[in-house]
Amino acid sequence: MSSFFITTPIYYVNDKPHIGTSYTTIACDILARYHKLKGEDIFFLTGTDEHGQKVEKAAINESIKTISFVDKMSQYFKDLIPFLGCEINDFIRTTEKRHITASQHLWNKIFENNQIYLSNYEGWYSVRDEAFYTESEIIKKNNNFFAPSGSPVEWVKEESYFFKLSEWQDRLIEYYENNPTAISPKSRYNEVLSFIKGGLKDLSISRTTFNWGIPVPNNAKHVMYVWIDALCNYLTAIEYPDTNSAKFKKFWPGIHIIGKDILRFHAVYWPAFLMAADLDPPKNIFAHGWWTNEGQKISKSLGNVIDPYDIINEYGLDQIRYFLFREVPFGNDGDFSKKSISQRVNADLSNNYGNLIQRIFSFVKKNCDSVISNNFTLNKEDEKILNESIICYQKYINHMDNMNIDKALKEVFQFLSEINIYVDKQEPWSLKKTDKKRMNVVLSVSAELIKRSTILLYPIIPSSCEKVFSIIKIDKTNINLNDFEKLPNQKILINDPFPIFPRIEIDD
Ligand code: ME8
Repeated sequence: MSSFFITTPIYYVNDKPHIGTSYTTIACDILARYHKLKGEDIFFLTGTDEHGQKVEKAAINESIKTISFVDKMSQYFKDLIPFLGCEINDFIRTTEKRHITASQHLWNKIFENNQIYLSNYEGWYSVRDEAFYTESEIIKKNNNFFAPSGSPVEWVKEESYFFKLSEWQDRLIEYYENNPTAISPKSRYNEVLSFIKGGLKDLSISRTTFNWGIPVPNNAKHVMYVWIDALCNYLTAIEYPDTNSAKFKKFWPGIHIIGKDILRFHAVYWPAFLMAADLDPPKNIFAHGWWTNEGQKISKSLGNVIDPYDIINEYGLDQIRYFLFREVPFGNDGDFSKKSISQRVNADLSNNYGNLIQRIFSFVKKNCDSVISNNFTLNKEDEKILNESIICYQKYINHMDNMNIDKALKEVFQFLSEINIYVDKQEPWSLKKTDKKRMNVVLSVSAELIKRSTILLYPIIPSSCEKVFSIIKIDKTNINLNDFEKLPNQKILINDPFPIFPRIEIDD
């Protein structure tokens, strides 16, 4: 059985989860569910990043012991997962013992390979980004200094261990030139490659001016730089340092889904750390775009942070999942606006998909004693539309395999429009009076097409699809994308249909 290991970034616990972090988690859930439907063995990992100065400062601001603070904040992220409709396999916290063991082992391995040395760091550091910046990257405004991300920076001077990143420049270039699909989308691949070609400097990987972190082995004066600790989570969860464990062998290397803000850490530092520890780099890194809210950057200070609980309670879980992945090509930036959500939901979910379900199954209930005969004595029109479902399926698979979730959804919704046109043309309501046998064939084909579309939509809007499956009595545990073309050979006594996607009233 082939395996699929997918990870979200582990989120900082300095603040509560918001729509941005929820977006990445849902993206991973969609891809994990899709690969599960293909019959693959899935490992979907998320968790929280709990060390470093930023988190420590947030705890100090609340006057709580740091460990109590991170316990509380991490729980918010954990509790949110089922609310987002996500099914994970593991939730990792960087303060767990298993992770401390794994991180120290990784450090030792890189150290033994002579890739770490002790020196002094003097330069710019941004606590908000938990990142070091070179002089040339710094922007000066009114005598204050900022990183290119807009975060304030401070000058730090301390003893520090360094990773010999400069020695990995050629190896990284060679690796990416030989693996052009290792970073997606292509524009991000190009960005990383040109950054590496621009020259890599050794990286400071320990701090001494605070102690909320994992102690460096054999020198407890230092704590590890939060990013080396954080990135290691992907290994900890699959039982590193036991590289002979069944889990590690099955799942490494994995696929990391991240936002574009943390591409450099994942696509430059992480593969170099891994290679320096004699491990394979990740299979793929996908950096998605950035959401704004009604055209504005989402930030606490602007007071426009979108709470996932509020927005899902207002519009519905699958409505939001659908909107996030249909509205904007996965990889591009997107704008979150209430008007666009309403328009999307009404046009696609209510009018197209929902209406088709409602009219077919209500008709079956009213006119056929709730029985779909599953008579497939097909004419040319039926064959044509069934054939189109297979073309839609093939395009969908191609898009989902390449993580083009928006394109996959577009195909399915175009096909749903085709099904609606087929039903309008076949007029089962007229056939009721003239040719009941033919009417039953049209209803059988329509129900089968609804089933097929629903299977394709299942990874994206699972709870609504389960409602459709419950009407046509499909056991969700038996669904496999490989059986897509199989026609049912028995009658179905359906359950009563009910509206699945109510229309949203739009205020002018
Ligand atoms: O960076 N639009 O954690 P973090 C889209 N702990 N995605 C967004 C977003 C937005 N407006 N805001 C946040 C960290 N995200 C580190 C990661 S991994 C080893 C360590 C998402 O809490 C996006 O995935 O700052 C981004 O990369 C991530 O949240 C940053 O989360």
